[in-house]
Amino acid sequence: MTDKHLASCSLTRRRFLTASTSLAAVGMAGSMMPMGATRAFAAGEQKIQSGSHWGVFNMTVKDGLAVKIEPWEKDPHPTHQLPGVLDSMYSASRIKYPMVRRSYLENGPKAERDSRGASDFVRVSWDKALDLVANEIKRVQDESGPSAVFAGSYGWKSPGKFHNCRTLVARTMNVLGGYVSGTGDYSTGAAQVIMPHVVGGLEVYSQQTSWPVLIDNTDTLVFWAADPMKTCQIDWLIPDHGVYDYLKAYKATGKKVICIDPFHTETAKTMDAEWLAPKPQTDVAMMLGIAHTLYSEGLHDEDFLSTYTYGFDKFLPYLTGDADGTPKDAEWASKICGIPADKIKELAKLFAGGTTMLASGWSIQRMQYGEQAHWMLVTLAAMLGQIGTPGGGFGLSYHYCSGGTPTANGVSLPGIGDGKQSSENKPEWLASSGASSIPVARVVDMLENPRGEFDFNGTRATYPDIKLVYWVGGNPFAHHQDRNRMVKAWKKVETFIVHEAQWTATARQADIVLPATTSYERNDMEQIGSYSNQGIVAMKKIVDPIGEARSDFDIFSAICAKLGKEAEFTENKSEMDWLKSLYETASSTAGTKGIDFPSFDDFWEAGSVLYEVPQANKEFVRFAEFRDDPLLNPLGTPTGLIEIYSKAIERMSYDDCPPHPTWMPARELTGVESTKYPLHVNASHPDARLHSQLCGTELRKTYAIDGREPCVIHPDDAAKRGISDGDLVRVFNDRGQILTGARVSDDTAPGVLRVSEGGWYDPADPLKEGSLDAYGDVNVLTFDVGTSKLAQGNCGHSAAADVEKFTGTPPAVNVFTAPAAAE
Ligand SMILES: Nc1nc2c(c(=O)[nH]1)N[C@H]1C(S)=C(S)[C@@H](COP(=O)(O)OP(=O)(O)OC[C@H]3O[C@@H](n4cnc5c(=O)[nH]c(N)nc54)[C@H](O)[C@@H]3O)O[C@H]1N2
Ligand SMILES: Nc1nc2c(c(=O)[nH]1)N[C@H]1C(S)=C(S)[C@@H](COP(=O)(O)OP(=O)(O)OC[C@H]3O[C@@H](n4cnc5c(=O)[nH]c(N)nc54)[C@H](O)[C@@H]3O)O[C@H]1N2
Ligand SMILES: [Mo]
Repeated sequence: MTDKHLASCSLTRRRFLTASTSLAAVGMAGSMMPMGATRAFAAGEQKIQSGSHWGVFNMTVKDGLAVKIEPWEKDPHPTHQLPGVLDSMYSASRIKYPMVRRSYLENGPKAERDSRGASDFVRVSWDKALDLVANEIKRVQDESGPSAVFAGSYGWKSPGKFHNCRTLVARTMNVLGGYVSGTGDYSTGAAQVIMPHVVGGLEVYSQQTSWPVLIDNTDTLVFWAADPMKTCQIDWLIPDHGVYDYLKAYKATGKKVICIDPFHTETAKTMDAEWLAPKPQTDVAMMLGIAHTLYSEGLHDEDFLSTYTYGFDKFLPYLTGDADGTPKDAEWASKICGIPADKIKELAKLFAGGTTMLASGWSIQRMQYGEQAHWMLVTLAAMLGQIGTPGGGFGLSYHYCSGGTPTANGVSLPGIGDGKQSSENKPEWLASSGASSIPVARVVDMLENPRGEFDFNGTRATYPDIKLVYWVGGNPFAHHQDRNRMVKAWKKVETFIVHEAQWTATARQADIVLPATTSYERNDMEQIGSYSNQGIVAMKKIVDPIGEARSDFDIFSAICAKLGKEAEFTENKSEMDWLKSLYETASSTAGTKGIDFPSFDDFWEAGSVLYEVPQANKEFVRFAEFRDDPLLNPLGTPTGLIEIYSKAIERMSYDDCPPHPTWMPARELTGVESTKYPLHVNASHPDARLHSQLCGTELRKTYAIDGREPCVIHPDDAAKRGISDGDLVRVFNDRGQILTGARVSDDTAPGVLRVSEGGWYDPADPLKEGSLDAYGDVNVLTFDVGTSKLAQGNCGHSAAADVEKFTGTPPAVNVFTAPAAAE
């Protein structure tokens, strides 16, 4: 696409927006097109079906421009975010050209690193940009070796089995000599490390007892820090949106639903749930209070505990207070969590008196000592004795990717590989130069402490000395905690290279920015439903690349070509060759499973293949086999049982992760003397974005207040500070300050501010440390420590701050338009 075309394209686009963007209308129109059809309408107009994190959709394309997006007719509950998908292709924050930071271009790596983030970019040709990148990878590899290259590149990228940009960066780095990676994720950093010690597997990404079983059997459904109405809008793959009809069906039964959350969630409202708002970061204490009541009233299931669990006897003295003189009874818990003791006792009786499903979200483990939350939840469920029964027990993924939507009998599509030979798992080159992979959220710690030591799940390792950071498919300057500390640490990096489609804060911090296509400018395919695996969908190219954008595959192919490794990277296959070969592999698996699989061409023409759901999967009960016979079907723990006490963790002797579930107050717990700031910051996931994705789009108008990220404040807290709904307010602590728009509402509990993660960081003066963030990136306020030495997960949900009415001249928001030279 030429520059001229692009100019006319943004004009047309703007006209389109004013003409027809009623978000609701665009999003919910509901097409009558036959599934998968690519059909010409009026001259020059066609409808193309594709897919995204937000769902399968039909896009109307007119004269080469995407003009209208409609949800797939088979989507049972399209997300209100869908219109943002269309807008993200053309928004003012789109990256169109290769850009290089001026002083880097003039003086090479390391030049004036203090000027990073100031948006002084120069447009260069693709050839120049690719030369710079290839030469720099070679320089760092030659001078310092693979341990100096960090390409962990964490992030939510886009779905698609072939254009999987994070696999592609790994593949490139493996072809070019090796690199340092990241282990784990930001979602379940603590839970996915502790759960294998407790139940023998990650658990957080497991299929749940199916929804039809809950609807038939559960008496009390507890959403503990879980808001599936909000978080199931999206999927790591393509969402099936299955949970919404099940929630409706569950509600229709009239059975009890409880939401335990400092925020009155959409789920609580939709389900007419009882809303209980414990003080944030105190759920472990509340669970202990319930557990103590169960024990003291003899409501716990001794048979279950003795047959299926290990170590209850070692945990018991802690629970009763025999070990430390403090009984963890309802009164004790109430003082910590703020839920009345009588209510805690009532919950114990209610849970024990019927079939209870404890469905937990993940925020409570994205906190300091977050390991304890899910360990205690499992312990509580074990005391109730219902794990493995229809409709009882616990679930750690009902709020994610429509967990509990029954799994279809299908095949998984393979993806392009990362090019790593299995023998390279622990490459020799790293033995002497630091860990080949670090816990993903310790990235800033790593940059600050080359050669420093860190603990992780029983091992002690050394941080490598990183010179080059390469990021593709993530937005670390949104997702990582303690932004000001991060900005400073990042200046130690000699070169920072980013591929992006959007001028995110991360792209703005880069030395070299390469414009990537969105999924909608290339061909790919993906599965529908991370858990349900309902089928596969063609993610068809909708328009030509915007500006000079190229797919990550093409960019990496060109870089590898410059270094003489193109064939290793591409295997001499084009986009369509790759899709066909991946499809053929799935097709042969389908054959062996007796699944009728169309030819690739038929699939591509039809746009999707959908699978049948076997009756048995509708009746799936998690842990049923273990319950049925724990000797024949042991868990993957050392004892084969649910471990309420872990000898493996005991051997690690960590002061911040004891060998049984334990209440430990986090360092910024509000209402205690040692905490300087009075309000808790609830940095939960946004309702109208996927993290930072779509923040640069028109969707922002549906939630921003005076152009800033909303900060929900309880009326009492607002009144005390003279804050009214709609005011600009400054939220601050010792780590930083953000400008936000006040939304005064009793949806949030007193003492709790809610600012969702993913707002684009926009420092008023990027060259000044601690400068006011003009838009509202909540991670300016959060702190950056590991959850504990065990998991080293992030603590994005642990921060205290204060808020005041903003009275000065508000700084302009600049982050949603391209830097001057890049327009
Ligand atoms: N305080 C706090 N912080 C949090 C959290 C919290 O609860 N509280 N949650 C954490 C969690 S769970 C997560 S998962 C992280 C999310 O953090 P991220 O996954 O980093 O967030 P995203 O906004 O999804 O960023 C993905 C980026 O990839 C880009 N992208 C998409 N497709 C492509 C592609 O094909 N090629 C290229 N080159 N780029 C592409 C998008 O434009 C976008 O900028 O945030 C974490 N941070
Ligand atoms: N719309 C949308 N959906 C998403 C995402 C998104 O960005 N946008 N991100 C996806 C990803 S990557 C992930 S990891 C999941 C995240 O899933 P979660 O981690 O479960 O999501 P959060 O919104 O961070 O938190 C869930 C709920 O916990 C509550 N909460 C916060 N602190 C506490 C506390 O101390 N105690 C209790 N009891 N509750 C608390 C919050 O108010 C919120 O309602 O969501 C996925 N779904
Ligand atoms: Mo996540």
